[in-house]
Amino acid sequence: MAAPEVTHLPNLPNDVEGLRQSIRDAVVRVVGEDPRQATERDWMEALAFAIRERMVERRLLTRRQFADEDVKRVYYLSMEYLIGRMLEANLRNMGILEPARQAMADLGVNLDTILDLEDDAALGNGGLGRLAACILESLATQGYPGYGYGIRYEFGMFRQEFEPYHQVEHPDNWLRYGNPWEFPRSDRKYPIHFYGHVVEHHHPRGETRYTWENGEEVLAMAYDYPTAGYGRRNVNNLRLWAAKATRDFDLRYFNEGDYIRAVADKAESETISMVLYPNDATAIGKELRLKQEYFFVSASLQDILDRHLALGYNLDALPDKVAIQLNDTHPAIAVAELMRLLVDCHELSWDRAWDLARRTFAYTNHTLMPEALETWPVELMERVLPRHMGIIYQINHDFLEQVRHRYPGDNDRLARLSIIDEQNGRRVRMAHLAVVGSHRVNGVAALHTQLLQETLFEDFYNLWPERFVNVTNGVTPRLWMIQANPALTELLGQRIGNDWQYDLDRLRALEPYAHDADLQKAFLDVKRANKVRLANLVRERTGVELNPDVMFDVQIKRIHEYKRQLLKLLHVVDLYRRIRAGEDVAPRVVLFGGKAAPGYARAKGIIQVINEVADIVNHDPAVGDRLKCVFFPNYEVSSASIIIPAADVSEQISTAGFEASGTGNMKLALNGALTIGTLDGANIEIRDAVGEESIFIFGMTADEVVEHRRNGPNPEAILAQQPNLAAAVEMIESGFFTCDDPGTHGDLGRYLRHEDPFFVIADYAAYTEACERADTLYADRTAWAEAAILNVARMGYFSIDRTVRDYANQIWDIIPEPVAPSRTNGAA
Ligand code: GLS
Repeated sequence: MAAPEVTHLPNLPNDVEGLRQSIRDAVVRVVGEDPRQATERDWMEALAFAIRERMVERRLLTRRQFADEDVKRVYYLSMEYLIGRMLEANLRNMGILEPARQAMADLGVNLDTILDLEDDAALGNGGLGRLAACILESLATQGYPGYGYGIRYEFGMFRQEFEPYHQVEHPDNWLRYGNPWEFPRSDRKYPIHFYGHVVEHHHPRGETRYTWENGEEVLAMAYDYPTAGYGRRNVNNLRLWAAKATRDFDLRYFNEGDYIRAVADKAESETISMVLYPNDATAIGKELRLKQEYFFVSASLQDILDRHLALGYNLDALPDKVAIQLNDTHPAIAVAELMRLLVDCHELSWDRAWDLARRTFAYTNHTLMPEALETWPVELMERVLPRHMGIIYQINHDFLEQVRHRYPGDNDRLARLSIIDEQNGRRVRMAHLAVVGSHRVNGVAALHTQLLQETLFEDFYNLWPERFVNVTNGVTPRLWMIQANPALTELLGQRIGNDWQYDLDRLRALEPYAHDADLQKAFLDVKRANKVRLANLVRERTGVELNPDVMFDVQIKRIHEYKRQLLKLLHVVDLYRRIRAGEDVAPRVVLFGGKAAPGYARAKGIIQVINEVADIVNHDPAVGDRLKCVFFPNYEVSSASIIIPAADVSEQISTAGFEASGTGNMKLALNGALTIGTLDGANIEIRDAVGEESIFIFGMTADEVVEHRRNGPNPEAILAQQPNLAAAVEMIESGFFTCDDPGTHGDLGRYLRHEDPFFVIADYAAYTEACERADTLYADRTAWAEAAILNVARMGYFSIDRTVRDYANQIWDIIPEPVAPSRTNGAA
């Protein structure tokens, strides 16, 4: 007998009473604890389960509506999602934060305490991964049919500790208590193939076909994370893949009595999704990394094609119904994998498949740094993914034919454009594969896109100018204002209402009040309260006392030479020396935060020297409150949301031409910090938005940096002319800050004096001059408040919602599909 059709979706109440009931039930039914004995963690879990039930309802509604409306979907393929904590974000976006707070209070539990128990989901390194998380949130908020795909790493970004000065990495076991947000989908598993060899099958009439035989197989299993939109019913999905062995035991070994070997093989195939590579803006040429990339790409494409066919579309409709965005080159192997699936598995002709693939893919480049450009040795690719190597050869052959046709006899150009780099031991250039296989390529800030066209992709730009577009990054105001800065959110609400939460351009309404004395006072009070909140956290984490009445000068980002934490540190040392010499300097707290890639010795050295300087400065009684220096340990999304609202000054001081965009610069300015910055990445657009007088720009431009490099930098000559700077460098290299081992920083001194590859020395004078401009303005509280308010009012452009609309209109060709309110399925 056929089962009756089940169409009803539950409709759980979102009021205090309904929530309280669900939470109490979940403690018993899901957590398995007596409410009388439940711990805070038990309550946290119960609350999370109560929310996720509600999220999944809306997820299913959303899915039904998308299917009914025949929508085009975008799939965002990213190796990284730096999500942070999910409980508060989900409560807020579901519109039940306040009822849940009350329901918890009724149950005798303080919601804020519970929120603090959650570990960050840190499945990313820095800006690139955080951008991906912001994009997913915005897709749902704006009602776009958009899905994320990635890897469910067992261990995310490492936890950073200082022992006592240098960085030590500890594993981030974020799943140790399980994870209430995920839905394991054991029915959604795809086989992923590695190694083996390719067999050609010649057909008398028609094309040669290929099969990929032998080798090894692992399964990719789906874990779904619903992603709720703010102020809407839409709930999208982030699908993360975990590697599972195809069999628990390899029976061959098992039957031979080698039980241990049988189990070890299982463990080995599951290492694919074990750990995130903790490198930012650098490529890692490790076989396991290539396997991770292919693993998640193959699973995602199989899943996308399955869904496409299950919805009743044919493969020719792929570009009309599906857009796939490649987040950097990490998923670029997708170009070859889609060709394999279409040609080998679905038996499409090569030309038809290529046309579909190219119209479906688009690629975002996130960096110009040569060391970040992924290339794989042909030999490695041939061994791990033999069929893909063949496909890449074919793609390259067809592509170079086109180039030859267009530029006959230009062999240098052919070599420059080729997907295979023949110069450096034959390597596959993944960026070239991505450009050739995409209909759009975008940079992430205006300057970055321009530099892409002029340098890295110059030849491609000449070939296909229409393929290149700019999409300037943005940040989600839900996390980076409403959640991180409730006090400013409330103040904004009182002054200009809450429309800006959905349309950040509306912050402009604040502009006419920028010199209103009452608003200025209220604004400065909010800032001070946020500084007190940060000072408490800093005391708890580091023992250092901060005075909330002095300037908080903040540099938070990955540790990298090009980001120039050393420039800020030299300034600290300079100020310290001058304070000791009896000079009067404007007081400030300097706060650093950020992680160094574990194998990046120079970056780790920078952390160490900052910690050493901080230790001496903070304990010198001659200094007092005039200077404090803190390295905030284990900087992550959740601590960023305490630090950012408390910053007065935002340090965005990368060597011009190196920071593709930056997004911390946007978060800080949105929260009313004034930027000290170079003309790099999105700083340029921020300057254009906030106005010259509300930002402190300094230093060489990207063109000047190139010029300076060409002329041969000469840091020693500059040092000879700048006694303050020379004294600061000397103080570091003399071992002043390293009492135990005075020789430690000789190398750093040599580096600055003789190499200075990122022009710290060359830009120092301009930098300190910019800091002094900031000091002068800061001393005038009225003028400062006005400039800070103007920063907030003029940051609307940097909303991730604008970024996502730009992608939707210029690249994906998708439209929003807000889920309609329905009487049967609850109020918003
Ligand atoms: C990065 C860039 O370095 C940042 O400037 C940029 O803001 C971010 C997002 O586009 O991408 N590229 C990268 O590899 N890591 C990044 O954070």
